[in-house]
Amino acid sequence: RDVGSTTDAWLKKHSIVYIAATRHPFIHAIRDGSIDPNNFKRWLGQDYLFVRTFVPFASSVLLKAWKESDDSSDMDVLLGGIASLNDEISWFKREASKWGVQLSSIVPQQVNQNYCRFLESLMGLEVEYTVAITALWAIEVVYQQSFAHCLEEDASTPADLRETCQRWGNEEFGRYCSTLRMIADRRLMKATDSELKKAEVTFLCILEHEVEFWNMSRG
Ligand code: HMH
Repeated sequence: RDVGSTTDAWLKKHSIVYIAATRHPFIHAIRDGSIDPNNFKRWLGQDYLFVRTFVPFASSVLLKAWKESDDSSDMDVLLGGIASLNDEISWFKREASKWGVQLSSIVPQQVNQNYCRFLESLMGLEVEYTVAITALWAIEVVYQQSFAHCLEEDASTPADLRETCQRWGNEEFGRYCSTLRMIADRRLMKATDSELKKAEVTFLCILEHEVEFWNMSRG
């Protein structure tokens, strides 16, 4: 397997679901300014709960990198990602109070619970680092691509949503996602057929959960 990268092949093979996840009507509505504030608030509250499960997931990937990685710099990359999640949690709290969303009373919706349960299954010690890092990349790149789309020159994203889009659409986060992708590709190149298959299925599951998550936010 030395022709192009694995993630490149997957993005082409699964382009329909990838586009569904990164160009969702919810994102289009932010980009053209037609978003219903209630939908945005619903997304904000649910995503806060999601991120609270995403933190232990990201930590589990760090643990796997420490145990299994052939490159010690992976750990530094992952630690940087976890450090910015600390910031992200604080941002959610500020943003929620700005929109009058009471985080302590948010009940996780079924779609969110399903996604979080899937993340939990990936935290297991039996899940290989290669599979876990692929999942982490997929989760991050969907938000990066979605929100960067809302910041393009011809976008009409409302001023009060720009900061949200900046959070995941900024260049630094873009570089972080590219680094995660390079790590994933490096690992996938050396993976067994069985690991490779598991990683591809996991990648697809993430994309499907992301589409469902946007659907839920639309109410
Ligand atoms: C549902 N997917 C979801 N929430 C997020 N915050 C991210 C991805 C990116 O971190």
